[in-house]
Order: sequence, then C-alpha cells, then structure tokens
Amino acid sequence: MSEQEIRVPDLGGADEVEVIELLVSAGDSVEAEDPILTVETDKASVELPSPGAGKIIKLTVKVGDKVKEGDVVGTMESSGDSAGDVGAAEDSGSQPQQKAGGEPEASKESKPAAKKSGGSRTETVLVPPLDGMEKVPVIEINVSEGDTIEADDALVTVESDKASMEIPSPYGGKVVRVLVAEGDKLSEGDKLLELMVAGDEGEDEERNEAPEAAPVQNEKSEAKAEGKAQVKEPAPQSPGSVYEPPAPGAKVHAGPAVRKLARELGADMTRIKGSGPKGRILKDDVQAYVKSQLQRAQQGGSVATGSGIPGIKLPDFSQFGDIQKETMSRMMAVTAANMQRSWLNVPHVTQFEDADITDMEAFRKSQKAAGEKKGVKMTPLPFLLKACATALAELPQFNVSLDMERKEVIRKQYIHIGIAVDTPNGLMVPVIRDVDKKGLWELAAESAELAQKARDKKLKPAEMQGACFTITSLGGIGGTAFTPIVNAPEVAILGVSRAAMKPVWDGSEFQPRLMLPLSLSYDHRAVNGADAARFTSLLAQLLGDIRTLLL
Ligand code: CAO
Repeated sequence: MSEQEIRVPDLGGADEVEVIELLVSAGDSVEAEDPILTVETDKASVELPSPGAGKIIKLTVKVGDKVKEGDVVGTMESSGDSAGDVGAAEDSGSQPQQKAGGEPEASKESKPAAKKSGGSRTETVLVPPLDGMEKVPVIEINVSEGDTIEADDALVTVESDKASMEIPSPYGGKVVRVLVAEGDKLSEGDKLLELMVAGDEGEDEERNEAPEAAPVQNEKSEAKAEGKAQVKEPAPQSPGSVYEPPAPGAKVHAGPAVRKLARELGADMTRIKGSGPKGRILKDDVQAYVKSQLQRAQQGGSVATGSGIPGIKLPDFSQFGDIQKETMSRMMAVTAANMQRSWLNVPHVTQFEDADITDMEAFRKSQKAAGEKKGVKMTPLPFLLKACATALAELPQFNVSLDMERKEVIRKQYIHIGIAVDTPNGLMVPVIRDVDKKGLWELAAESAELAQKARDKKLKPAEMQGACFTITSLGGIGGTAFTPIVNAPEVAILGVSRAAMKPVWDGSEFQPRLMLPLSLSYDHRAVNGADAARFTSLLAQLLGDIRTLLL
C-alpha cells in the first residue's frame, strides 16, 4: 500500500479544462481506470480515469475548478500495482475515457474500407472506438450528400448519458452517401457514410498511415501532429453574436460543450452566428447571443425564448410530511421545457364549439364490421383529422409559423397534423403527413400505428417532426372542455373532449343529439378571433355532415 497523487493526464492540447463532475469521494475504492472526475473542454466532456486500483484518500478539486495537465486533483492509497499518476498511467495504457485531443486511438476494425475509381476512391467511413460505449444515439447529422468536407470536419454528433461528441471525418472529400439517420444508435465499426476522396500517386500510402475518425479531437493540434493540411481558419470575427437570420437549412457547427451550454440557456443555435473557424459557434457566441436577447427584452423587443421572469422558489416540503425525490425522465424534462416555452411565447386564446356528431357516429358505427375485416378500428379521430385538414386548407392563416425576428409569416403548402398520444412515458406527438390526401381508413390505420409506436417508444425522430397543427383528443377519457397549449411553432391546436348526448333546440322542440366539445387554442399573433370562430364553425359543419368532407 502506498500513497500517490492523482494528476491530470495529457489533455491533447487543451490548456485548461473545467471540472464539471466529481465521480468519487474520499473513502471510495476504485479499480484502475475507473472514472474519477469529469472535465469539460470546448469539444468534449472527458472522464479522467484512476491511475490504479486502490482507495481514494481525498480529491483536492471541486466542481468549477480549472485544471491543466499535471495538476494534482487528489491522492489515493494504491493497492499495489499502481502506475503512478494519471499521466504516468496513460503510458501504461490508461487514458482519458474520451480523448480531448492529441492522437486518435487506432483500431484496425474501424479502418475505413476503400473502393477505388479512377484517380479518386470511395471510402466507407466507420464509427471509431467510442470508449467502450455502444448504441449511442445520433443527435445530429452535420453533413449532407454532395457536401465537400475537409479532414476533421464533424460528420455526426452522438450523445450518450455521459457526453455528446462529434465524430470527425478522417479525410477531406465529397460526401457520396450518408448511411445513418438522426436517432440511429451507433457502435464502433458501424458504417457512417461513403466519401469520395481525391487520390493521387502515393496517396494510398498516406491513407494507410492516416488515422481513422476518433470522436472529438482537437482540430489544430491534430492536424499539426499528423502533418495533414491544417484547417484554414477565417480571420476571427468578434464573438457574436448579433443575430443573423439563418440560411434555409443552415447547419450548426459547434462542439458538444457549446451545444450543452446553448441547451441549458435555451438558446436556438440556428440563430447564433459563430465566430470560430469555419463559422463554428463558440461559448462566447452563445453567451453574447443570450446577453443580446436579454438586452432586447429589457428594451421591450421581442425575444424568441421569452423568459426573464423569476423562477418559482420551492419550500422544504419535508417540513410538511414525508417526501420522495426522483429525477425527471428526459422526456418529461423536454416536454416541460417545450410547454413553458410555448406558454411564455404564444399569446393564447381558446375558442369553444360543440359539433353535432350524431350522424357521424351512426356512420362510424355502421363501419364496425368493415373495420373488423380490415383489422382497423375506426374511432372519431380520423374524422377529426380529415375535418381539420379541410379547415386548414380553407383557412390557411392557421397553416403558418411566425418568425418574429425576421418579421415573416411562413406559409406551409402541405398539411401534416400531429396527434397527441398519452403514453406511460409521457406525452408524444407523432405526425401524420399529407392528411388532406388520405382516406379515413388510411388515417385510422396510420394513427393507430403511430400511437402504438409512441407507446412502445419506437417512434423515429422524423415521425415526430413537421406538423402544421395538432389534435389532442381526450374524448376517450372524459372532460367537457380544456385549453390546450399550442405546440409552437405551430399556431393552433384542437382539443377534443368527450361527446355527450344533449338536448338541442331544433326550432320547435328539443332533440337529443350527440355533441362533441371542441376547444381550439390559437396564437393570437397569427390568427384573429373571427377566424378562430370561422375555423371551429367550419369544423362543426364538416363533422355535422361528413358528406361535406367529400366536397
Ligand atoms: N367522445 C366520446 N368517445 C370517444 C371520443 C370522444 N371525443 N374519442 C374517442 N372516443 C372513444 C373511441 O371511439 C373509443 O371507444 P370504443 O372503444 O367504444 O370504440 C374509445 O373512446 C377509446 O378511443 P382511443 O383513445 O383508443 O382512440 P382515439 O382514436 O380516439 O384516440 C389517441 C387515439 C392516441 C389520441 C388517444 O389514445 C390518446 O392518447 N389520447 C390522449 C391524448 C392526450 O394525452 N392529450 C393531452 C395532451 S395535453 O397534455
């Protein structure tokens, strides 16, 4: 047993990094290479591993401290076969769990496969080692087919529980085919994309020596170390900042730490001008953007994220009785943030209407046998989808999004409708595309399939994107009316409550009619009250006589 210092290893060119998490405490027993603490560079979160097996005596740093290579971060009692400090341990194989820079790890399995064609060759770029992690979800594809990229350009961003990281390209070239999609889960050796790499004499040799992609590398030091063409950096601009409207389909280039910061601050990265190399967004840019937004808010300008109100202070609930605390699921946290963002940004008004669906229900029930044959259950939802698609086509001011910063109304020429689905994991909103072009059976089958996928957590990101309008139906559960929150940047949402028999005056007597309560919440910036009343009246008319849906 001997006491030894735990030191920060070579961080591959990063000068000073911030400690963001302590993973062990005094008294903890650790094995060699167990993570001790997490530091964060501009490019990645990195776990520093223990130099050997033993017991932690103390950590001498705290969250927020800045450390650099060689700094002592603690001491431990080694159980014998220690390799000295973390840096020394690196020589014997122990390395930061995810390299912050320096040499990428070599792995024969992950070498790109090459197909030659004339003077150029097509490389299949594979996923490099991911520090033992498997099935890490892709959160962003940074390149598209046809893009010309340089070596070390970020290809995709993946995010594990511990860190998000970019997988850089091992070569410069032209992207022939992207072989992954957002949401795909990647492991080492999976195929990422095909890249056409310009070739010349001797390039094969160079290729053999070239490293394969390794996540999150330090562009500059790497390029120097490899003797590769160094990425050309444009003259630095002042950090930025000032809002520049994004080009349509603009891609965001930023490291994981910067993305994390932007997420935490609720900053929309597509609106931030990057001042780093190749327009990369830096932390300073995010901070400057948030600052400028706050200043605009104070001056009475419009702010995309709407906030600035004091948070709600929580008392110590345990003084009132027993309590239990649990961490919010990711989905709950995301939904909560979205709801709050919509609620704060969108001036909501809700318009109520009752639709007489007596005849519609008679027709729906008459289709029960046909539905059983087809294996599809016809609920009121497909009728609602069809009626909303017709109303959106007739009143296109509901099929828009607002860009308040550019003072633009974005009119959509397609009709995709989201349906809110209640799942054990929380609310999910899959999207049915081109509702106006589909029949009732098709809509019934598709909505049931998407709802099931939502409950089974099998929805792909693409199946939850692109809605123009949302329907949230609580009719199967109950209630007489509610005020749904607009699913921004859509401008309206239809809430549907439980249909009930009501006495309706027909001019001479009361008739028992099945009435369906509709609650249309809308963004009063995009839609005026008269149009909202027109929309719900039209829905009531279409649902009241479904033959009009055919007109
Ligand atoms: N009035 C009376 N009955 C209704 C009705 C209404 N408005 N809407 C549906 N029903 C009936 C259906 O006909 C079905 O009855 P039968 O089994 O007797 O035929 C039953 O209620 C259950 O329907 P369903 O819920 O399975 O199917 P659906 O197509 O109506 O709805 C879906 C599908 C996915 C919208 C629904 O399951 C769901 O998840 N709803 C909750 C959405 C939600 O949570 N919204 C809140 C968002 S804001 O927090």
